[in-house]
Amino acid sequence: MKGIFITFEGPDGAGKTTQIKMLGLSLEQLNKSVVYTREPGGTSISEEIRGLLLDPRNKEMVARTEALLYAAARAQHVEEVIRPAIEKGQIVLCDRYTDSTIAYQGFGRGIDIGFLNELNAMAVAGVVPDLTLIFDLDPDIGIGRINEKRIVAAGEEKDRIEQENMEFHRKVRQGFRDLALSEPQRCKIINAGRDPETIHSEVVRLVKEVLGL
Ligand code: T5A
Repeated sequence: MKGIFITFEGPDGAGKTTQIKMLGLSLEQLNKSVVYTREPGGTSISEEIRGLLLDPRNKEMVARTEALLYAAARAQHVEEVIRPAIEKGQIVLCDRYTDSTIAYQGFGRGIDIGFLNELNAMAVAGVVPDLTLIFDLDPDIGIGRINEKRIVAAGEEKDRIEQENMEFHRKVRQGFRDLALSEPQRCKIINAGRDPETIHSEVVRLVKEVLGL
């Protein structure tokens, strides 16, 4: 039996990780086999690439290097984790995927979207999400949440992307909104400004539809 592949997208601090955990618990209570993973990351090679991408000391990184590194991490992640899990019939919950490349490197950095679509296609080699949940949130609120999270984590520094200016984060948000409009069948937009339980109920409803439950 083929599994299901669900991706979680949205601007920084939109609450994706929180919702993935909540959804995973609900699915496990239904005796589903769930795989939790994230991008950039998910394999040891991809986690090393993540380190390079998010290290705030790598200020000289140019946009093309950034785009190629995200794609490289993705190619490895697809073959080592995502494709095998889908083939085993598992439910894969992935924190970010191809749409983040379009929103951040395309809308945010200004790299040609057509080129990024081709790069994504090469990286994923046919592994496309069955459902993409786009958590939409004003970046002022999202970055505010990140600032708070870092304070709680004893002054931990924000990563290289989180440190971008608000204009960048606004373009990223617009990118996700445009993506949701252009692929309404796959992408469902969720108002991420509400309390976690309310958002979770909507997530469960959308996921159950895809699972045919
Ligand atoms: N990127 C990634 C690219 O540029 N291109 C790409 O192709 C890819 C794949 C990854 C960075 O890389 C970029 C995007 C990112 O900038 P990351 O650390 O994985 O870095 O970043 P995020 O995925 O954005 O993770 P965050 O932790 O920053 O955000 P989340 O997961 O959306 O949010 P979450 O759940 O951790 O919540 C953040 C805080 O808000 C609270 C939580 O308790 C937490 O403190 N919170 C809420 N508060 C109020 N109401 C709610 N509903 C809340 N939900 C959570």
